[in-house]
Amino acid sequence: MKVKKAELVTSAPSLVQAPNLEGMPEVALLGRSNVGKSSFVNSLLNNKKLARVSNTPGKTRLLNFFRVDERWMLVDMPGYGYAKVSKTEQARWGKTMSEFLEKRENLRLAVVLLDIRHGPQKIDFETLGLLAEIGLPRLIVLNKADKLSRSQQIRAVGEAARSLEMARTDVLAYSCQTHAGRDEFLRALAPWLQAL
Ligand SMILES: Nc1nc2c(ncn2[C@@H]2O[C@H](COP(=O)(O)OP(=O)(O)OP(=O)(O)O)[C@@H](O)[C@H]2O)c(=O)[nH]1
Ligand SMILES: [Mg+2]
Repeated sequence: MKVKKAELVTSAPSLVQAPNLEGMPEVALLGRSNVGKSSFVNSLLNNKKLARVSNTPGKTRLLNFFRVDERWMLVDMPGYGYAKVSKTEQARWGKTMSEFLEKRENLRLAVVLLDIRHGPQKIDFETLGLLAEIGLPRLIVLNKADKLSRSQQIRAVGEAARSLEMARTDVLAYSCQTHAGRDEFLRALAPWLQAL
């Protein structure tokens, strides 16, 4: 699969303001703040300026909808688990996120990003549990793979698959810096983007 054209359609605070997709399959990006979701949008869609990236966690505040090749949508979401965000705000975001994941009709797949150096944290297990409950298929991206050697990457993939009780083929190492893992990820993604 190739990506030729990508554009930001709209940004929305929650499900009710989300755009009408008219049958386009949609993929949501989830993960802790600062794990690299917005960087992943730019790397995957081959455009450095599509999504806003920051060294400071909590950069993405809205659901950002990117239309790809007039065929599917990628949704960059605010990160979870950022300690400096108040408990009230974290709870509000948790509700918004779960409502979106539960009710968004065209949603085919959730891509959960983890930092390859840390593996899944408690809050990631909670998110993955919610996805399992909803019955939404999941792919795991172990991002920032450039921080580890190739052999450490392979070990991290195996360990994450084991602790999450997922198939090894559903856990992929990725680097938004070098774009390593991009072709493999696009191959894993393709089956989820069949027309509705
Ligand atoms: N070394 C390295 N740094 C990365 C990679 N991906 C992202 N980063 C860095 O991680 C930081 C956070 O990136 P973002 O893409 O803004 O993270 P985010 O998950 O969208 O964060 P929120 O919007 O706050 O949830 C930035 O400084 C990025 O440059 C990667 O693959 N390798
Ligand atoms: Mg972001």
